[in-house]
Amino acid sequence: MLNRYFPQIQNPVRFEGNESRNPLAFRYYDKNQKVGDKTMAEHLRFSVAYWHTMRGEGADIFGGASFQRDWRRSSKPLDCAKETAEAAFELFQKLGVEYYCFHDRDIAPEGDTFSQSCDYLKEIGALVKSLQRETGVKLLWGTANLFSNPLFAQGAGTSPNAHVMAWALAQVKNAIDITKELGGENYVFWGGREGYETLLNTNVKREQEQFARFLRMAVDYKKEIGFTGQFLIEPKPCEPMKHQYDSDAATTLYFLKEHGLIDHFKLNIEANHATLAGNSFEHELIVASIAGKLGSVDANRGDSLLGWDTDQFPTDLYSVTMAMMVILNQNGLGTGGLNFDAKVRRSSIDPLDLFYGHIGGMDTFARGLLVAQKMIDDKVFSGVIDDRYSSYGSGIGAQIMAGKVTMKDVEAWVRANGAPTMQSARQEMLENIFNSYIF
Ligand code: XUL
Ligand code: CO
Repeated sequence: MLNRYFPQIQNPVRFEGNESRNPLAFRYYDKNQKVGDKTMAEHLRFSVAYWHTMRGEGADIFGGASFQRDWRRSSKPLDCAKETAEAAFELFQKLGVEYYCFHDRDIAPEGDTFSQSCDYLKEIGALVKSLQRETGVKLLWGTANLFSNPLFAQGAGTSPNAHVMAWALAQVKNAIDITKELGGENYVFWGGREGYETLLNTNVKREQEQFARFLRMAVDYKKEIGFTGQFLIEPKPCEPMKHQYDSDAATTLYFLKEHGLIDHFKLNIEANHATLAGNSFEHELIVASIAGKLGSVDANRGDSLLGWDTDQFPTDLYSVTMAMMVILNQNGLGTGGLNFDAKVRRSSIDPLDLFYGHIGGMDTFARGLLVAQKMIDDKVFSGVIDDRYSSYGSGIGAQIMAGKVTMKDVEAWVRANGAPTMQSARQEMLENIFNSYIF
């Protein structure tokens, strides 16, 4: 086992059960435990986000780095990237996660020229590939960072400058190449700066067409090279741009349909992006799921008192259980997973905090999985929901939905049948039942 950067953790984090008071043990996540017909690991497919966990420095808009990581000490960018990769796989192994995700610029530095950046990515990609082989940890998804470089200040695929769009396309090509090379099971597009600030300088229609073209070219390239991973789009309403073109699940699905791209993409739903859009996490999940498009999840949480993307580790059992119900009801995430797009707070400066953050997130999802599976097995809500719509099973309800009656027919029926008998929706009782499973 790799053992250099996290000497405080000598063995992989173990499952010790609910009675354990060891803060470095799992109390619920027992990867081989069967839940329904799959193990916990198969259900949850946990992934570490390279950018926050390995590259995060604790900076905020009022101050620079607060973390000093042993793997970021070298002044030579390539050495630093190599040490970071080794530290990353040590952490993955010790945590017992099976997947990780990265942006191209997380694993390899940006060079002085485009070509140099590509060379760096290839070189570090080879190292990462050998670390994957050594540890068995796999790539859930790769993506391109199309937001840090100042070139992208006015967008990447939606830039008003065609040279910038070309640059972004070329960068994505390389990011897809490395994702394929590393056996990535998905490739993610998050809009980054694909959005706008003001109509005074923006042709929204044109930028949306550019974005569609950009995605279409990626789809064509995927086919050309035989990359079989799933393409995913990650909706987010704002930040960095005021208006992002892929602002939430429904908007993104509409955009994909409108531009003939719907068959080539699924969605990667992030909890904090959902709340930024004024939706609950489970709302975004169900919108994607009923369209057959829930592909993967960025598992984190926001803070209801703060209006930005705080990317905290998920610890809210209520919300996570709701999420797991949606995921179980669609029979899992397929090639997707639960990626902790989450960062420890600026004040959590000890590398051990990275373990506490992930352990908490993994345990919350494991517990949420157990509770959700039990509620599904007991048919607590499905029975109530089926009953609630039972008036459509026969009579006028069935006739309306089957298109067998006209408005005139319905009018005659209403005149003959009088007023409906109403039934309680029983929300409070159901919330109590939900809580009784959680407690
Ligand atoms: C930004 C965000 C990204 C994507 C990948 O809010 O969530 O890190 O997950 O580009
Ligand atoms: Co994300």
